[in-house]
Amino acid sequence: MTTALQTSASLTLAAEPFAFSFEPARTALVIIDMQRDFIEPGGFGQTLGNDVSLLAAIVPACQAVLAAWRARGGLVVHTREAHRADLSDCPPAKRNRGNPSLRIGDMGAMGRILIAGEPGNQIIEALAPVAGEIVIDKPGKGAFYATGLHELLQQRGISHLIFMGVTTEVCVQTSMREANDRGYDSLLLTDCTESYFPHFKASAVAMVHAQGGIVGWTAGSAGLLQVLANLAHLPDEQRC
Ligand code: C5J
Repeated sequence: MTTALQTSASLTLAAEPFAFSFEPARTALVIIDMQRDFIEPGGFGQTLGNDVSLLAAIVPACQAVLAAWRARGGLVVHTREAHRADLSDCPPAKRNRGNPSLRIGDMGAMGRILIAGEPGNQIIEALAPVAGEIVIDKPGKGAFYATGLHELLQQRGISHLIFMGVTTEVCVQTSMREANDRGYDSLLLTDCTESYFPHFKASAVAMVHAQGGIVGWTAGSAGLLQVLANLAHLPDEQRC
């Protein structure tokens, strides 16, 4: 393997609805909201009445992809659903909806629910960001709404995104749709995303790749790990 191959090679893996091709140097791994607030008891997910244990099952698969992507020097983006302490970026309609046991901003077992900087709002230890990785705090479900993510990706020449994270049909799907409208080709790793509702996950995955990939592509992580195993590190200038 040569540096030229690493910088210009277009890698291809089997996916739905057809093969997904990407240049690693122009691709970011986007990890949506793998936060304690969604995955651990006592956080936002549980206040909404969900069984949070379902989501923890994808952590090992996410770790494997993250480790392989980091080993190749690829760009990593982590997102957190997070609001300012004064809730000035939390629409009352979002805070007041439904009948949760605790609302956004209330004090819970891991600090204030969905508030930036609180213990529960951090990314779980197993997938914690490392120096040089992008961390986006987003007040909405989508990673592009009211954030600088698009600009950061454009500055780095990114055209393709590989998505992992939770929950499939809410923040992951919303972010993929936002990415699609901004011109990115996106792949969703099906064993690296989860929902509190398994049938919602299945439907969301199908919606992504339906109609010739109307939102993007879907595939298990094994194919990605295989193609990455054949690559050495990206050149320094392609790192974030
Ligand atoms: C939700 C998310 N489900 N990260 N957030 O409210 O999907």
